[in-house]
Amino acid sequence: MKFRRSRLAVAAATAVMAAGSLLALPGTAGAAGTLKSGQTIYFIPKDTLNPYEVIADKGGQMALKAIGDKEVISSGTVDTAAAQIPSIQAAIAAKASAIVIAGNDPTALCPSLAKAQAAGVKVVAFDSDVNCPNHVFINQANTQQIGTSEVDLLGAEIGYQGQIAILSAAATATNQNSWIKYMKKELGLPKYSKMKLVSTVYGNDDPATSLTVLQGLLSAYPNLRGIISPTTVGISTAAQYLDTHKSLLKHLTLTGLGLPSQMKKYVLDGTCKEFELWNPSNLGYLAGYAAASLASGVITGAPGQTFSAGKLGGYKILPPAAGTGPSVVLGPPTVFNKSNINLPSSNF
Ligand code: RAM
Repeated sequence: MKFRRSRLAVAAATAVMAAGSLLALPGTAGAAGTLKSGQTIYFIPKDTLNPYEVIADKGGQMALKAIGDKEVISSGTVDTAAAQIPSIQAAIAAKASAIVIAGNDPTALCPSLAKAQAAGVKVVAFDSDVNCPNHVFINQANTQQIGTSEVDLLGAEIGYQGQIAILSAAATATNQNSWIKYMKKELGLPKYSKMKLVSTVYGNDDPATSLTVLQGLLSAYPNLRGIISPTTVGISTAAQYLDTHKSLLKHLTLTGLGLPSQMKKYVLDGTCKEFELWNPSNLGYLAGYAAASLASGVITGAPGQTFSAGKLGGYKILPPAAGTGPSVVLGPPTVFNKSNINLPSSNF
């Protein structure tokens, strides 16, 4: 975790460390020496076009290259389970050792993943979990923390008052839906009694669809005070639109989860004051090590087991929590704003 930490991130770090996923131990070589080389591991992102997923897959490639394994990236171009199933079948046909998948749907992928497991393929979910048995989920950050902190950021910016909306990804995306669940919970606190969630719209992680639903939102709710977009595609589309419709910024505030590389321009010109993310490359890298460790028999995926994730150090598998099965948490999210968006550590 090489981020410069905001106060929020430090608080999150404390929570995550308390949860015990990242091992704060020196000498994290662990069982790295026993990882098998020459394995083929399929990375199946939500889609192959989303720049966030592309960075995560490259992180996976870095890990597998270091281990001596091979990464195959395969998915569709739309965020549906149906578009991912052929890639699971391809992994089985190729006798892959493991699949690392970002689930476009919590349950629709389970029959195909079960077939893969029956054929001896280990399953890791990353970014967006699947509610299927016998897999490990590599979570980007504490699920609850991501949801509640988005609401906290927006609330502070709009004086805890007014109509707000969510511009999400696919309606079936496990990660966005889990975060939204915690956003709603947070909004139930007395502090937010004057903030009203009026709508949640789904842009399917497609820029054109995101723009269409954004425009629909703006015309349906002319007094909208805030938008949370917990997806890089949604927030960057909204930022681009607001940048060319600056009068909207008189009453509208945008925040969410985005790539600093895409959001930099909008932070520097004041279109978006702050947003959050973690390092997606490190997420893919950690998932790569987890998959190789499972496929090498170094871990079985049971809570409490530990493994080495190369340059990131040692990680522990956490017990089921917040709607996931056994999981590993990468680390706390970082809040990006004018103070850190230009730093080399924000270069992704
Ligand atoms: C999007 C994807 C991904 C999410 C990031 C923040 O690009 O939907 O799943 O984790 O945003």
